Amino acid sequence: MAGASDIEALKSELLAAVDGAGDEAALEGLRVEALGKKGKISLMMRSLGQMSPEERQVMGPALNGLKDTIGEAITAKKAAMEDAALDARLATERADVSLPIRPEPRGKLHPVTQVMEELAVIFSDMGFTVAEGPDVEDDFHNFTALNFPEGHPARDTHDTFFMKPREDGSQMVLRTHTSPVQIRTMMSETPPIRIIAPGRVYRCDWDQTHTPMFHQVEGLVIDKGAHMGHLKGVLMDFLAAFFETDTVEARFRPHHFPFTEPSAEMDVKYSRVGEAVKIGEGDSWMEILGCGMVHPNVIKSCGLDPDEYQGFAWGMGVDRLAMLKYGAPDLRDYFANDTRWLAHYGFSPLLQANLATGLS
Ligand code: 2NL
Repeated sequence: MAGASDIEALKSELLAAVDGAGDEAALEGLRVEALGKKGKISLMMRSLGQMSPEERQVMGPALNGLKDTIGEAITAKKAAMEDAALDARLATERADVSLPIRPEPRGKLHPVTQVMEELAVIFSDMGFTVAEGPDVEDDFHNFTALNFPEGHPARDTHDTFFMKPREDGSQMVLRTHTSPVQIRTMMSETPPIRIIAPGRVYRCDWDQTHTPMFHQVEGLVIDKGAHMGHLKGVLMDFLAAFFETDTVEARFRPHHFPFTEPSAEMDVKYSRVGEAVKIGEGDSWMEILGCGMVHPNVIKSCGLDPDEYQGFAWGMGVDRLAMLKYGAPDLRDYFANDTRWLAHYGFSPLLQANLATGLS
């Protein structure tokens, strides 16, 4: 018959075994061996029935104590094993979040994308918003509303890409400028309006300096009392910010566009520095953009009263701006999808343009 000394011996034996268990399976084996239906402690408990009441009074609590002690030891050991397993896993999965990302980023922003970001930053700072519209336009938004009369030769100078005629005989076009975006804004919003409209435009023309798709940004201000002085101020400030210079010397030459009156081309002084140019100093003039006061017919076409509202607008080539600032000389390279060219002329997507730390 089991006595108190047997219980002590079994307790030491089982505690040592629990302590030495190598894994959770071994621990579960020990639990069955000690506390299972046919386990050592259960068997000893079964012998309580054959004991005298005095013996039972001592052995009963002792065996219950043994059962609790071993049960608790197994639970504690199991928790310790789980903690150790978690610690080991955390150690192997440790990540230093202060390290630069791996693999090293290799994608670059196209210079045209970079310039568009810079334009958005500069003009937002002046209170403009960025407007967008469809690439496929109708004749009204691309031509008629812009004061191109039906059948007027100016429509031909745009080398328009026409879509297949529709049932009703009308024909959509690939927009030849981003002006239709401004027409849409004037028709859907009430002045004052201050927007820039950057985007793709299309003309059927392909040689060393022309691609059938290129990028344009136009700007538009519509307000009571807007005048050429405001136009000049906006454009001078823009050129100084974009070319990161304090000295912009410019002249306005009279010109003609159907959609502005008066119209002008703006020239800036420049000098050559290798592939790029330095704007604001030098002794040659370069044409940089076209501009003017919005023609009263255009204001009328958009449902506004030209006696109440005036406006000015301008347009320029984004690809050309990128070329002037960043120097990639051949326009065709811009659309060749050559990753070596992009690796050289591209920009880090992690260094977004902003006025505080610099545009580029
Ligand atoms: C150029 C000239 C220009 C505009 C674009 C414009 C838009 C509206 C009304 C009036 Cl909705 N004008 N845009 C005005 C003057 C010039 O672009 O040589 N672009 C490359």
